[in-house]
Amino acid sequence: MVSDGDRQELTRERGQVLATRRREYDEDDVRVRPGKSSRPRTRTRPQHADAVGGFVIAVDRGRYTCVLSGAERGVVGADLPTVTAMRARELGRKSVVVGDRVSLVGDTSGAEGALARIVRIAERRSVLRRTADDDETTAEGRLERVVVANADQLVIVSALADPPPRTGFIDRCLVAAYDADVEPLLCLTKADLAGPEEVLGYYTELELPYVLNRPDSDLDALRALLSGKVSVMVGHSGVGKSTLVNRLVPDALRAVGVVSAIGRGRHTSTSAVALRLPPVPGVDTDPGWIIDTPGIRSFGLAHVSADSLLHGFPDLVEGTVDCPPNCPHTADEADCGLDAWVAAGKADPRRLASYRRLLASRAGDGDARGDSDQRGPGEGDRRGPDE
Ligand SMILES: Nc1nc2c(ncn2[C@@H]2O[C@H](COP(=O)(O)OP(=O)(O)OP(=O)(O)O)[C@@H](O)[C@H]2O)c(=O)[nH]1
Ligand SMILES: [Mg+2]
Repeated sequence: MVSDGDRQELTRERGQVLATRRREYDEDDVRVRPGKSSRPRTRTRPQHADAVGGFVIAVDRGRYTCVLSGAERGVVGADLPTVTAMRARELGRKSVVVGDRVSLVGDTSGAEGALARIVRIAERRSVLRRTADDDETTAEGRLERVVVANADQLVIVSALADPPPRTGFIDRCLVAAYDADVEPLLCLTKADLAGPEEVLGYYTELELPYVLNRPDSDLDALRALLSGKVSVMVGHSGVGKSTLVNRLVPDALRAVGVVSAIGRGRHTSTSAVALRLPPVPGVDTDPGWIIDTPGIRSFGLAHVSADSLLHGFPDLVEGTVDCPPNCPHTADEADCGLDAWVAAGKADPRRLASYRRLLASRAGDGDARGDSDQRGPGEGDRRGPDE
């Protein structure tokens, strides 16, 4: 027999469990599949058998610009026929982001003023997320943003000067890439202003693929690396993402900023846009997509578990085999194997320092904003100039 008191207790407990769950998961984690016979389909819940496939290339105030599946074939540059769509109510709270593959119904003609409806979002191959802030103790700190869906490659764009490279930021991007199962590619721009030796030296043990770019450099190597993939560019404001996209994609017409105006809260690009890459001559495969994104100040990683952080540092992973069980790998853990690993020259000590700074920022006892660094050295930046 369950007394009323017990029942209330149970209900309260269940309420608490639900409340906890609601905080830990977002709507994308929930898969609700109604039982076979529980809800017969009626005319008010059509199956949308006539839906057509689309790829979301831009999102702007509740309007989604989509390219119909197949429409992109044979079309070069930014001049793709597009369909504007809104979300159907049945999607619930599930967000639609650039890179999503969706099912569309309604007016998919793409004619002026035509509006289609997104009724389904296909399962995502990858989800690149960042947290607004690393501070897990505030609501804003836990706010997670999906950068893009279905990316195959994360192009980490860093200028070699103006603004200076920040390896702390690049390290964070690498963690996000490995966590999301997206291939990283380091793209160093403004090679006409400074040499890449210092940045490349820092990543020697990583065998990180990279390309160097100057205003006049030929883009063949980059084109070959982008071919057949959905690649998303991330980087600080002013590093030259849109400049590069304009060179890669004829007619892209992405606005390009002036660096002196950047860093005062001004970002030239304001939303993510996917652009179709032109075919590589002599290569028959799908040319792929490049996604230009607005500059970001930091790449918050509060959503990445402490264990997964280490995967962003493959040069350190092997150094943890001699660690005691449940070693936190922090500097105050005397037996952590990473100190000996670095002392033996197996990895760069700056990489270990960077990893430990990330651990500390997650634990809340470091600089919670991590590498939110449009600040130059001397402007209150507690860290070295290369973060
Ligand atoms: N010297 C030099 N300047 C460059 C290079 N690439 C871009 N720039 C300049 O850098 C400035 C910023 O370029 P953008 O392409 O707007 O930078 P962004 O990364 O798109 O910036 P946001 O949209 O704000 O994130 C522009 O003045 C470009 O002309 C380069 O390789 N060398
Ligand atoms: Mg831009």
